[in-house]
Amino acid sequence: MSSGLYSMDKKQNDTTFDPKQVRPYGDTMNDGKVQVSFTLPIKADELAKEAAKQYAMKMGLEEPNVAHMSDLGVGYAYFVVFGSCSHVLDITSIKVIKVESHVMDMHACDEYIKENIGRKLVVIGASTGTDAHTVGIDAIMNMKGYAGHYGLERYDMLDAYNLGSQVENEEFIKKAVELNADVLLVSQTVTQKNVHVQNMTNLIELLEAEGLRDRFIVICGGPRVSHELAIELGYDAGFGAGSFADDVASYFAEEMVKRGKK
Ligand code: B12
Repeated sequence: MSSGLYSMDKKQNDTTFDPKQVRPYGDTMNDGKVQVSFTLPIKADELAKEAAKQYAMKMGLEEPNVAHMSDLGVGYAYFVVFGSCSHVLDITSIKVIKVESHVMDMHACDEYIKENIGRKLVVIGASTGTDAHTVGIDAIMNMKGYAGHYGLERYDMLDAYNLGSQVENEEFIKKAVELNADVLLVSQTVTQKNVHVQNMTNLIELLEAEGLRDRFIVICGGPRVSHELAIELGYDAGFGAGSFADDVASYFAEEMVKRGKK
């Protein structure tokens, strides 16, 4: 047995949580059990099963077990594989770049805006560029909300305009100026060939070219958007999967106050 494996087994038998050596949890602390799913461009048969097992081993899984294989059509097979992961992670060394704000629910946020800003904020949102996905921006903006969180259109202290999808950046900026918006919300779902990065960069460049960048709080969101990426691209904040209207509204309300904007 290699010394690496030996130290892994030692860790596996030690069921105490160590933030410097975190491993996945399956049935017991530190057993390292994970489940992965993937597709191989191979016909679903015994050869494919073995290929999936060997690929899982190359991914660093020990004792992989192909729990599920299904035929995805001619020449493709889908797998669910279980196995043990030997890698450990020191979570004490992780630095997260995240939105700093105190999340308030809709009522608290309305109250906060009323008390600290004293007027309604104008928010416009859209899925921009060629992106046709609307469900994400609707989840944030629609009156009825999403997963029990009311959308921005329902807030008393916001005038929220959802422009829909495939809105060109030029058009978006024109509308922002026309409505005298305080906050711009950009949604991006399609990330193939980094089209979201190009499109989000283009919006910031256009705002800067027109001397408008500082006039608005500019926020982006989407399943593959992180706050870190947003900052890198010149946005004020970015929100990823699982975010709600409460998160973004609390952020921009507090940011308006921080900037002394009335
Ligand atoms: C529904 C759907 C569609 C519908 C869209 C209908 C509509 N009106 O939106 C239709 C069928 C039209 C569609 C089309 C396409 N789709 Co589609 N689609 C999906 C699907 C199944 C669900 C997306 C969704 O609605 N999620 C639910 C919402 C609530 O989640 P969300 O978007 O992540 O939003 C949350 C957060 O991200 C965040 N958020 C999002 N935006 C914003 C904005 C702000 C400001 C903030 C604060 C937060 C925020 O808050 C939301 C709530 O928590 C996904 C696969 C999947 N299961 O995710 C593929 C998917 C997104 N689609 C995909 C693709 C490729 C396409 C097409 C390009 C396919 C094609 N070749 O034609 C076209 C798009 C064409 C175009 N020009 O854009 C790919 C994208 C791959 C990639 N990474 O680029 C996916 C991942 C499917 C896949 N696995 O291949 N699609």
